[in-house]
Amino acid sequence: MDGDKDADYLIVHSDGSTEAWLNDDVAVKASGRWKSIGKIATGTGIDGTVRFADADADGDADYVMVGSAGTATWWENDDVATRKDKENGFKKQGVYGDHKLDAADNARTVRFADLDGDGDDDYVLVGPKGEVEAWRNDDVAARGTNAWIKVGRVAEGVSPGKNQRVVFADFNGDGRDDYLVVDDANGRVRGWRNDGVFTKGVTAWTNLGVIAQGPALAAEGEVQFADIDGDGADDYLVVTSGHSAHAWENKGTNGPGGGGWGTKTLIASPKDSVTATQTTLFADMNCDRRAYYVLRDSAENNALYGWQNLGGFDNEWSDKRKIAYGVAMGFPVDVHLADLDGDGLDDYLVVDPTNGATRAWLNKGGNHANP
Ligand SMILES: [Ca+2]
Ligand SMILES: [Ca+2]
Ligand SMILES: [Ca+2]
Ligand SMILES: [Ca+2]
Repeated sequence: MDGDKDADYLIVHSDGSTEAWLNDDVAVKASGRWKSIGKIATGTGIDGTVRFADADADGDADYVMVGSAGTATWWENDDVATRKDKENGFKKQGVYGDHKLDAADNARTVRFADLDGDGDDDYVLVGPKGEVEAWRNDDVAARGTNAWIKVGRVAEGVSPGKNQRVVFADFNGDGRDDYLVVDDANGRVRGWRNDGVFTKGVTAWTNLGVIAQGPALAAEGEVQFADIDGDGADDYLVVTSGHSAHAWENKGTNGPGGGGWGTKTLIASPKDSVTATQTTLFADMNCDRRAYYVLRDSAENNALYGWQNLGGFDNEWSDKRKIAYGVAMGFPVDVHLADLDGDGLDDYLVVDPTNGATRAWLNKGGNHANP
């Protein structure tokens, strides 16, 4: 309730009204106690189930009413724990999502991308229309969750179609991640260049149109973007179901007289079989700007295995190394490799997909154990 990251005690009555006791260090101090703050919500008159979840990712729990028809209506937690008129501490925001209609259409997903080009990854929420809310990373690794500075709406969204998804990658190599929409049916990508959206707002996207037509291979795999040769511009990859990866080098496609995309190159093909619980991703684990080939294993607490990229597009990789042991969260999580402290090494981030809460382990050179 108060955003101090411990769980408070709530009694929710059948009419949705709620009383709360704040957790005042109950588990960690002998003097800890439950502090009653009385009634914090009067009930909504909506027939449904009350949930508390951090709907806007600002660290405190918001009041969410999931109606019997599947519609979720939410009230923002407006300092309910500290204000005098606690019964007014939840501000009605309207419909959050209608999960019975189409969960995928309403889901908001957490991404990490460097939208201001200062080297660290910022916190990005992508909504169902591709709209983007962002929080600037103002040294979160050192200062904690207070160092996410809310920027607000930075993209209105382009209403991606059913098979399309929003991806952030640096297409033109200027350090700022750009807004790309990938069509999973054919690998076609549309791009909007980030010309400084944190300072100039939603109009600072320049529409580049179709930036990749999509190769035939894209239908058999997943399109990803990663910098394979370390020149700062993200390259176009297709990872097939067998976990081999083909790449097309980004040769300054966007600049005047740019070189377009390079020819199709097989850059990785696993010698061992890959299990169904493993997924392939690319991230810079050692600060040489070239992306590692990384296997994440969800059956092994999301442990990571990595191969260092020794030769850009030449399909030369180090031996297999265990680069993260994984963490047992006890619930399904999303794992992101992103640079939280801006030191050039991608860090290990675990996101609770239900509320966007994120835990991070900084990459201090990584475990490089033999598997
Ligand atoms: Ca940044
Ligand atoms: Ca860029
Ligand atoms: Ca590159
Ligand atoms: Ca880092």
